[in-house]
Amino acid sequence: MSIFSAILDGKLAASFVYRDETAAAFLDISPMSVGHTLVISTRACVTLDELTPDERAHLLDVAGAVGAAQRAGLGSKAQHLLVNDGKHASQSVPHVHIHVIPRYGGDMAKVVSRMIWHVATLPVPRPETRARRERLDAIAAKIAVHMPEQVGP
Ligand code: DGP
Repeated sequence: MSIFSAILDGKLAASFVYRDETAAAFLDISPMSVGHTLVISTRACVTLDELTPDERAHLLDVAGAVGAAQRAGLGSKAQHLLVNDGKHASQSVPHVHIHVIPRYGGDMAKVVSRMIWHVATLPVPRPETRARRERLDAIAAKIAVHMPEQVGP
């Protein structure tokens, strides 16, 4: 069972911005920029090709809605959508996920240095602390309020 399945089952805490039958979105514990969100499949699959076409399309729709909600709630201007699709493509959690990484304009140096720091410290466990969770919950609330109740038809 992956960490993300444990989060979906409520065994590990996460700061959710959205959830439906097929997809869920919560903040990355090790963000590359403020509001960095992960959109994951609710079905435990490792790579995109294990999803059905409908599931893949829905994940992309949710990622699009998250990007729009980040812009509305956090004032970001654009976002990276990133998929590390398999272990040899730097996937550290073996459960399908799309990173939605907000960009704020004029933040190139900051984001590039955070990306390097992010990759270098991925193996370092992030202990769950109250302060960190409260910070992530506050950011998640600003995104969640701009998410539709249900993405898609
Ligand atoms: P990737 O390298 O594409 O597999 O990214 C996995 C991401 O998952 C990475 O950015 C850090 C994040 N992550 C790892 N463990 C946890 C966790 O327990 N909670 C949350 N919210 N994110 C996690």
